[in-house]
Amino acid sequence: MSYARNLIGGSWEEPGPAVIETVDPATGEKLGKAPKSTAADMARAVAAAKDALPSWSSRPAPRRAETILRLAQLLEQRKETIARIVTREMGKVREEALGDVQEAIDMAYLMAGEGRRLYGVTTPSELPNKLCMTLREPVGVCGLVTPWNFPVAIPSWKSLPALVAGNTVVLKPSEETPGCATAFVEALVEAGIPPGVVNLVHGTGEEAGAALVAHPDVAAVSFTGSGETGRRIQAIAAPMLKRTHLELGGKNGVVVLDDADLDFAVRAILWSAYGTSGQRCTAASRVIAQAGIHDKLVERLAEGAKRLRIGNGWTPGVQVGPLVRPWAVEKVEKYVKIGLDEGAKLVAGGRRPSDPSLKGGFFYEPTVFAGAAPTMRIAQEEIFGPVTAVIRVRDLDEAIRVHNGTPFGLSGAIITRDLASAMKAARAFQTGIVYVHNGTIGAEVHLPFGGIKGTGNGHREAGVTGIDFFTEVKTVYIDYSGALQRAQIDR
Ligand code: UN1
Repeated sequence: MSYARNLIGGSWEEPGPAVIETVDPATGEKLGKAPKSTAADMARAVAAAKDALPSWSSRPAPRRAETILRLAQLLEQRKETIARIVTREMGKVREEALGDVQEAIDMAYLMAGEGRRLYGVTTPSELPNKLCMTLREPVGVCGLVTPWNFPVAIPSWKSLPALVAGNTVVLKPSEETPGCATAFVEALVEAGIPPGVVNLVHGTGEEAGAALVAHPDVAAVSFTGSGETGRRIQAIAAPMLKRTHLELGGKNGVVVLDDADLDFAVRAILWSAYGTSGQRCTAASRVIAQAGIHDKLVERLAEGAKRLRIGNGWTPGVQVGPLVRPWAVEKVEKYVKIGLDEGAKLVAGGRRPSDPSLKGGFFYEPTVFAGAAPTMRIAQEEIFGPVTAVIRVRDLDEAIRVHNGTPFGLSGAIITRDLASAMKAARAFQTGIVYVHNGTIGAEVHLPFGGIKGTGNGHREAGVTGIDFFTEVKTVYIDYSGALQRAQIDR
């Protein structure tokens, strides 16, 4: 039996002749095969999801939520096993792989509870003997296209709110992490999700993903990934007036003011720049340091980055795992060269590690650039690797201007002891998420996640707000006066 299979209409399907092969990024060794599905496979999955819609959506939400509660319990039991697959497929270190599964468990508990809420509003009418309220209806078949960097958490962020709200789904996970998605969907099946309600179709974005987005029976598409793909999805969906949720990365900055606790700032930045080897939409790829603390901070960051232990993510004590694939390392190398050509100063990293025991893996040293100008490409473009660029600023106002001066707007952070400066930044940052006295990562599932500007198209996922994307709001007026009451006229 293959470790990655499609699930269509309740049946597991082994890969056919066309497959995608996965590799362990820590060693470069082959892991296994996943189906390289076609548009026809996708059409079968969408048809199954469409067939399953009437009975799933008419099941009361508290009953739908019972399945999600069982999923939470199963994921808890399997946390370590699934985390092992996460590290194998995409390289993140053990602690973070466990965190990835924990994020799905958290989301499952949150959505299990949401089954008994799914609140609308009730509000007075302008007329007597009349009641006004809103109800939530499912949108229909939802297409979910998910990335490899949170290969269990993000499928849960998208599928569980969709399911509790009564939708059926087709999940097209990243081709780098098909085993993680399979393990997640296996748990959903064992939790009792009925056939066709959740379908899993592996494959490439160009073939399987594009077929899902373009399918006329798919009412909504939720996507996390690159800006380029997000824009293509939006363009395909627009003429069909299809609802899209896009989560497209960031260029997140940590502002460090002169009065900050230096030791703390260094720890927070190292964690948010090099956690997951910088492969998070929320990674701190810019440090915006006030002049008085700047030199000490650069020195300490460079020291700290050099001390981080690189290696196989499952080895105890390793802090920085490999990048996902050779193309990811090449992209980082390209940006390091761009940074040097632009005149930034490399103070740590900037190369693949020389340690022979890491040969074969897709490793890159944690890298710090100093002397970056806000307009440099390394300070503007998403690198999605272990690279951060330090920019010197005079004061808080300049820090805020620099912070906001990129095309993205996902996460921003400020480290200071001064409450007024922190509050000013929290209000002024053009981001969907702000951290005070922390780095740029660490979102919790019960709060909205998402960004503004080039990061997305205005929706939020996770939290109770995440339900909004997956529901149509229906306004219901109940007039029990027995008379014809005309709004705006009969006053
Ligand atoms: C992402 O990088 O796409 O806040 C998600 C965080 C994680 C989620 C990141 N909880 O960094």
